[in-house]
This record gives sequence, structure tokens and C-alpha cells, in this order.
Amino acid sequence: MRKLTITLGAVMLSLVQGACADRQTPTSPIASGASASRSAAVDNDRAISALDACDGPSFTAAQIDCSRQAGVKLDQFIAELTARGTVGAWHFAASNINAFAGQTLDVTNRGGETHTFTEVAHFGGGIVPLLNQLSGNLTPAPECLDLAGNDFIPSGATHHETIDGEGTELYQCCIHPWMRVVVNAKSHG
Ligand SMILES: [Cu+2]
Repeated sequence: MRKLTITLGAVMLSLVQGACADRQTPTSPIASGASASRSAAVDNDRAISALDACDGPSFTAAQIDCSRQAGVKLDQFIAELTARGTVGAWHFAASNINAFAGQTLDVTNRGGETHTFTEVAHFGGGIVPLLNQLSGNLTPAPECLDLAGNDFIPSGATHHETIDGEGTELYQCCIHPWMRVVVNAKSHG
């Protein structure tokens, strides 16, 4: 168990470091203006929360970024994932959404770990082999293997995703692949 934990920590550390390198968002008058006009349209947005219950001390000891003070300890997390293939506290809310094409999904990370909200053609594994293995998602979704730095949503941040067209769209976390959302989008017409 200890060896698995260290492996996971090393993967997550390199992941977070890689993500941080690209996450330099300059503050400028233009950026402020964009955010002001966004809030005017906020009623049309759909809010989604990315949730987890990571326990800061035990996750941080394994070099996994977690900003929460307490919660599910890393060994409990691994034990639940091993037994069930999911860890219930790590999920998106809501996970089934009816929306219109053109609407924006505002995905706020209210957990302590980093998550992604990645559109995939088919649900699959993510970028952490151990979590793929324990959750039974042995084949990574190709979209998860092509992430950019700004695809990673750190704790406390909000990611905006516009729904392109009508039909069913699938989104997942590429770190915790059991975290999934199905969006049923209709056209306005
Ligand atoms: Cu996640």
C-alpha cells in the first residue's frame, strides 16, 4: 500500500507542477471587462460543482495537492476505491443536466484537489494509472491524454465550458475517472 501511495503522489506532483507552469493568467483591463460582461449573463449559465473530501494532512504527506483541512484519509480513499470502483465524495453535482446549446456550464471546484472537466466521446480512464486501475477504467479516454495546462481546475477555481450543439455530451474528470457528467442539450429553436 505504501508503495502504491508514493507512486500516486509522484504522478500527482508532476501533474500539478506541469499544470502550474501554464496557469499564468495576467490581470488586465480587458480581462476585467470580460468578466463583468460574463456576470451580466450569469442567469443563463448552469452551475456545476466539482466535489471531493480529501484530507489535507494525509494527501499532502503523499505529495498530492489537497487544500482541505480534514476529511477522507488517503488510505481510506484507496480502500473505498479498491472495494467499490468509486469514491462517493469525489463527484460532480449535478451529474445529469438538461441544457440548451449555447449555454455555459460554470464548473466550480469546491473540493481540495485539482480536477478536470473534460468532454469525451466515450467515458474512459484518466491520466493516473493507479486510479484507472482501481476504478476499472483501464483504457484512458483519448481526450484525457491531450490536456493543456488550463484544463486543470485547481481548488476554488471556476472553469467555463460552452455547450456547442444539441444532443448528449459527456464530461469526466481526467484524474478521477468515475467523476462524470451527462449533459442533454437541446437547441433553442
Ligand atoms: Cu477529479
